[in-house]
Amino acid sequence: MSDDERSSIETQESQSPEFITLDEAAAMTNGTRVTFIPGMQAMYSEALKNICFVKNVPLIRVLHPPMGVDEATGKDRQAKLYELTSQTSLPTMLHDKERPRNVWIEQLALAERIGAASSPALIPDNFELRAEVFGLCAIVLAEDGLIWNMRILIDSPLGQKYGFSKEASSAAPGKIAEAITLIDRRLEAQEKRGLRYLVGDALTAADIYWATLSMSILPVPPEIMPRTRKNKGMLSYFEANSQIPVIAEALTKRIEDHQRFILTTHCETPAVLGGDSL
Ligand SMILES: N[C@@H](CCC(=O)N[C@@H](CS)C(=O)NCC(=O)O)C(=O)O
Repeated sequence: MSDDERSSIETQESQSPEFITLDEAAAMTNGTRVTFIPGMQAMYSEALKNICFVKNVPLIRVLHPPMGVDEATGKDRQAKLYELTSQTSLPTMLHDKERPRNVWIEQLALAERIGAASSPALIPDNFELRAEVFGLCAIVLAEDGLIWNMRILIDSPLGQKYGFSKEASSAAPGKIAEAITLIDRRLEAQEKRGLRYLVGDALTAADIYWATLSMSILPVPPEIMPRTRKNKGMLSYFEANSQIPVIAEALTKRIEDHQRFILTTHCETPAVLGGDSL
């Protein structure tokens, strides 16, 4: 096969990645299987994909079962997912015959363990640095963090699931801005020491999670996040978030430079989503 033929196949594969069903994934006893919605950068799935990309963990993509009832069978479409994991959010991560991992902190630990020996360590050995990494990750990913507050900006089924109330929703932009400013100050301090990363002198999980999840309040161009039929609405929502005055004010050039640097240097760009492109 010529180099041109090979690269054309690789391009096709990266544009239309294969997805298997959850039943197929559950029956497998080898490999790392992660659930996704084709064409959609569900933020935690996208972040885990980037973590696994850095760790050089090959992923088998699995269709995350949608909410609701299957019209043909009348059954809850997420019944199997619930049976396997006792929850329904995405992504769930299966590896070999191990128990499923459903929460980012466990998924990160697993990726760190099974990653290629030559890949960067995303969780520092040094405990002081580790405390900084997990502190920053929690501000982005844990309850009442960046994403949590981003979800309750509007009253929607997802907002309701994450505790939407008028009071919580009106406090959310201020909390998001506080998280952005905390990251900005840290980047500023790092910059003064000649460092480009959030913690210490090397890439950590905090950079990957922040850069990926901050796309929800600081949108990126199609060269980084392709537009698909499925993600159009989500991208407009992210755009609107970035224009909420207190958030817009907190977003500095430094934040943008770091986000773009991490995504284009360490993550797979353009992101490979599957689904139908626009
Ligand atoms: N349990 C996950 C939550 C991840 C999460 O919030 N996923 C979102 C999509 S990015 C989700 O599934 N939302 C729909 C739902 O919770 O039903 C974690 O903390 O890591």
